[in-house]
Amino acid sequence: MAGFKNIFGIFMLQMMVLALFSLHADGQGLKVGFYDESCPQAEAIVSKVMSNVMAVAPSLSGPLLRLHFHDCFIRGCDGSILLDTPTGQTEKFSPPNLSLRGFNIIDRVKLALEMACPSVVSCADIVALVARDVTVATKGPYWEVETGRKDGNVSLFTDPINGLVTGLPSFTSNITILKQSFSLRGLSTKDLVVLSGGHTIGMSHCSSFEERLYNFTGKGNNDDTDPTMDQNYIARLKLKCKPRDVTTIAELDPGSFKTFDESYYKLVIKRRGLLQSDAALLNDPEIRAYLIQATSHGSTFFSDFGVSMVNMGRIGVLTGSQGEVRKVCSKTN
Ligand SMILES: *[C@@H]1O[C@H](CO)[C@@H](O)[C@H](O)[C@H]1NC(C)=O
Ligand SMILES: *[C@@H]1O[C@H](CO)[C@@H](O)[C@H](O)[C@H]1NC(C)=O
Ligand SMILES: *[C@@H]1O[C@H](CO)[C@@H](O)[C@H](O)[C@H]1NC(C)=O
Ligand SMILES: CC(=O)N[C@H]1CO[C@H](CO)[C@@H](O)[C@@H]1O
Repeated sequence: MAGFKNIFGIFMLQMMVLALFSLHADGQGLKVGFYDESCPQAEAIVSKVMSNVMAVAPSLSGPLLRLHFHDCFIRGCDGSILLDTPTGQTEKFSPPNLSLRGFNIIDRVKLALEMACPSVVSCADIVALVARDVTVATKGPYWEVETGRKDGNVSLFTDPINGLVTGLPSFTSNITILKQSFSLRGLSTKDLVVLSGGHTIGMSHCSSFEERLYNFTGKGNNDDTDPTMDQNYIARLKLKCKPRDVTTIAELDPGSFKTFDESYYKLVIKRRGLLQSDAALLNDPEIRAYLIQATSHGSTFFSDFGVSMVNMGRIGVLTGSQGEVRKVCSKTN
């Protein structure tokens, strides 16, 4: 009996190690141009659809960039964020998804690809390619996207909210938690600050930073503001966001939220980061040094962003005989 327990113990340990490794960003089996032979027009089809979409709905750029992040951080980049079935209570319906929109755009791209090359291009790869194309559409950098991901068949409502480090990084997380969250997935502190730069485009709901304006310590009086935030900025935000406002949204990078650039970092330095997780970037010396570099002449932010997006795109991927290529992105085959 004791022997059996021991073996079971070792088995459990191996399972745990496996679970951690499976989230890691080794990207085994991915490569640039994976579809060069099986569907040579794949990337051009994605770009064509996306340039049409961006021409009429540019505000989807932020949400579509974030979609890749939400996908990769939970269960790896396996398209699990797109699933409605089999459970009906999937990641997509979990509270941290508030900022996500554009699922219908992924469906539109998928439809175009299915017409050209049925059952060849995975939904996880579409999400990765779309993230690059919306970045380019907002005047950001271009990078070569590695492809070859397969789609998973598991998506759980509880995953994104299952722990500060194992779940999706929260907009209230401090720097310690943010670094642990990235490190668990094989990403560095540099990846953290570089990918946070994605907040140069997009919006946030007032409810995501309301406490910083009205109720930071829980006293709930009008002066209960976050002392680490620029007071003039707080005054401006209070005009826009009233307490318990669940509909209004505010720019993460006011003044240039439609353009992918370095201005988000300038705001963070000026203590005008909108979310607590933006402000938290100031609490780490390595990150502070990057903020200064990224806002100076000769900034490497654009090329760094491509590198970090590739790193992120390698988290916990399914490749080769693992997983499947979904025919419809919201459903397993
Ligand atoms: C960061 O947040 C975690 C979880 O809320 C907390 O345990 C920890 O003390 C915080 N660290 C700092 C430095 O504030
Ligand atoms: C302020 O925050 C506290 C603790 O989080 C909460 O109990 C209280 O209801 C909040 N007050 C207001 C006015 O939102
Ligand atoms: C999920 O995928 C795995 C491996 O790709 C497969 O073995 C399993 O049967 C699938 N489960 C469902 C419910 O489709
Ligand atoms: C787009 C989407 O699925 N949004 C969901 C996010 O989560 C909330 C709360 O769980 C749902 O009500 C939304 O439908």
